[in-house]
Amino acid sequence: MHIDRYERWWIYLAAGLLGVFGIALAFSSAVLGIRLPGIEEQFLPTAAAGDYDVEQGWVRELAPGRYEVNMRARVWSFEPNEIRVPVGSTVTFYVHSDDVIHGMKIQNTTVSMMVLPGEVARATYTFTEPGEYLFMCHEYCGAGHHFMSGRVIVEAL
Ligand SMILES: [Cu+2]
Repeated sequence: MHIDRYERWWIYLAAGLLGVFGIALAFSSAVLGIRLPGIEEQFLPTAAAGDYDVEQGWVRELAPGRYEVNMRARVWSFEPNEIRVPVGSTVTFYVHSDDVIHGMKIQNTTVSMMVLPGEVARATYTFTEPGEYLFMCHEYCGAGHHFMSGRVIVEAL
């Protein structure tokens, strides 16, 4: 089959670019440890793999530097809406909704979850920099949606 010279160059160029993008993707994921924001797991309460509580929100220290947050999302607040942990802490968030679909995104982290009623969303993040991390609902959930926020305060040691 005859392939025109210019067409062949474009085929080589396109294949080469695909290779470059593939290498960049593998490098950023394997070497730099870059992850896309998102959710680790979403499960039904009946098949719960983690510890959570539908009745109230809480923060609990499992071990030094290791925390677990049980978070309730509902119109239009998060409970708890202020979480204090020391810098370097690894925090696992279990978030569930009492009513409608909510979102939970923590600024400047990889935590960004859809919170569906009847399910529990889980995400873990290690806070290596002290400061205030705003979190908010990113799924429109009604008239007070824009009030639905909170903060993780990462305290310097
Ligand atoms: Cu909302």
